Amino acid sequence: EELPPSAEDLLDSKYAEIAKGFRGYEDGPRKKLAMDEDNRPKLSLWAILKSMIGKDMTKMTLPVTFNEPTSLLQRVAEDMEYTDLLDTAVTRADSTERLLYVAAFAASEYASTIGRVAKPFNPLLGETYEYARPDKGYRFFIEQVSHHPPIGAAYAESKNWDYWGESAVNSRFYGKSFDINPLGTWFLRLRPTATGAQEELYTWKKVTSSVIGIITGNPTVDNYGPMEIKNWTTGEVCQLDFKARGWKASSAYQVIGKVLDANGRVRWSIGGRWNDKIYARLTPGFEDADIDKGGSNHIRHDDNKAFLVWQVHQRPTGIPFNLTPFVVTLNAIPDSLRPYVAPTDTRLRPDQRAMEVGEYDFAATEKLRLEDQQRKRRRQREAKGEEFVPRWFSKAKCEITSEEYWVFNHEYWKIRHDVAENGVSW
Ligand code: CLR
Repeated sequence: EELPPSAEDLLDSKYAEIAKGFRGYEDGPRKKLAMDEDNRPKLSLWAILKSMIGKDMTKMTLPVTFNEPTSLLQRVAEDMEYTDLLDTAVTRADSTERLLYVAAFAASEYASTIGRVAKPFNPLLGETYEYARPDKGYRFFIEQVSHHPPIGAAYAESKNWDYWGESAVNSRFYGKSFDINPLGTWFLRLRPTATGAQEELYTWKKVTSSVIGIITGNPTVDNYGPMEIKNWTTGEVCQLDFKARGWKASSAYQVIGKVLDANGRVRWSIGGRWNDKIYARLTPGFEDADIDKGGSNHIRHDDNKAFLVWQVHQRPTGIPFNLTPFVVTLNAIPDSLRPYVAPTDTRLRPDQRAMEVGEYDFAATEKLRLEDQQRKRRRQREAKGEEFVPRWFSKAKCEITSEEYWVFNHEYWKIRHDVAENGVSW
């Protein structure tokens, strides 16, 4: 009689499937941009924004020199910088400890917002973006599924986890600040490696991002508000509070919180600064009680000393547009990759490419041309009474959380594989 595949076999075949998407990424991540510094004209943000009070981002037309050479699709891919935390989470046998690392992952994306007071390119409807990291074992995909309001639907996968969600935001310029409220829920499926452990589903929502200091001429990005990371499989939650920068310098970048077990008892304290380091500490009383200390796979932080959960990556100064080294890798299109990406891929947008090499005038005219074409396509659809249908995602309801989300149909990577291996064209 044939044995059913073991958990390990399943992970191996999952990995083999994901690795098909690594074709084209053999050159490794890009280390620098073609340009050494951006010589954008320094314009006052307030001078240009003061006539736009009360407007949301979609109604604000800004000169292209207020852009950075990324798209909103790539800004979502920035969530992938610290996936190591998820790969650590799956190795932890204690579910509250896994939750700690997942929470640190949820908080880790904010470090790269510092110094980025610039507008990412607004993706065209149906624009896509793929990003794979053979060295980290994951691949990421996102499609712009709606233009008004702008929504990107994303799905990332590794043998240890799947991560998906949408980028819809409410935004408004209040004069004093420009606030961006993410609306969608983010989902994470974790496959713990401990024997007998079942798959887990986690969800959370992102906090508010805000550009402050506009009037005083010192614009800065702040991120603030509560975030609840929930493990639906165990009922455990992590509550984080991102402190608004406020008047006191001491509250800048601060995040504090706790991990609660299914009975609402505090098990871990977590905190630090989202621009630097996040620590956790076992809550007194939990040192010896419920926690099984046997074996290397078991809880390893079993005293009440604080330990480091996450640390920001080094950020050399002087990268154009204040990008981080991770962001520099996103828009690279080496010759090895060019033949395989879909024709709708962000990397092929001429306006964003021109921006990246400092050709701002060309970027501006190309941006207008592409947006004009997009309006024409919309009018054609309207004339025929048609509606845009996303190619790679559709809407469904999550049975566990009862929320609507965008389901990935998994066809993108299958077709890409046929393009790469079997001479099929997109
Ligand atoms: C936050 C996380 C969401 C996706 C998302 C959408 C809009 C992004 C926002 C994120 C971060 C902040 C952001 C914003 C669009 C504009 C804003 C990049 C990534 C910048 C800081 C505003 C610049 C100010 C202009 C007026 C120059 O899942």
